Amino acid sequence: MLKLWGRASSFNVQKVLWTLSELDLKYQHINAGGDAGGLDTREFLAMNPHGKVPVLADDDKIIWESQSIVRYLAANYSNRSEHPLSATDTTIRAQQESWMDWSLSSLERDVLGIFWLLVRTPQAQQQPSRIQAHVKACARHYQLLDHLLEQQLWLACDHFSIADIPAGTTLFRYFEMAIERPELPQVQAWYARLQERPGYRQHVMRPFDELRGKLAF
Ligand SMILES: N[C@@H](CCC(=O)N[C@@H](CS)C(=O)NCC(=O)O)C(=O)O
Repeated sequence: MLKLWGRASSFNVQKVLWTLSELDLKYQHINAGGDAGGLDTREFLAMNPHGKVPVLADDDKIIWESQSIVRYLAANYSNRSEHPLSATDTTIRAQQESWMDWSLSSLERDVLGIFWLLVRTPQAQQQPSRIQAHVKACARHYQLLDHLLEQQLWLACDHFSIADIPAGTTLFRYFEMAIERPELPQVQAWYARLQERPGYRQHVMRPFDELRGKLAF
């Protein structure tokens, strides 16, 4: 039995919810974090000593860190599909994971940087110059992706894979926030392809008004 802890409004939980949907897996979803709390209990900290969501339990196996969970699910549960979410060939898988790691270390830092400074921070405390620095960095990241997507439909290999999940999850927030964006025709087309996937629409395209002005979690 799979169990997932984490509030559905969390960017990192959304990556996992989307992956579970892609793999058509049944799971129990336990709301945790944010207003639901529960991350500082002894039981929760025994699962994830960092007290953060998402956390996945697969029977007695516990995994934390969203991208480790995405990798775990894809590696263990992809075998039924024609195009597995993660490749068994170690070189191709490393290429898929490169995009995941780039998203975590570079793209998400800037998209979520804007999100925290513009959406999470109450208006009276906002610092436009800090927001602008992330907006400029995002323009560079997405222009790089736009260039790549002139040659291919997906970030790695010729089909949707784990490579598309973290970076794809950023698109809803990036395109929904009131910020300046460059022309990104190929990224827009990739975003439209992702929107054809039910798990993306259900879990990632979730309005974030409940998070406005909230810096507490
Ligand atoms: N790098 C971690 C980040 C985990 C994290 O910061 N989770 C946030 C939600 S996105 C959290 O637990 N915040 C406390 C809360 O929601 O109460 C991951 O990818 O899983």
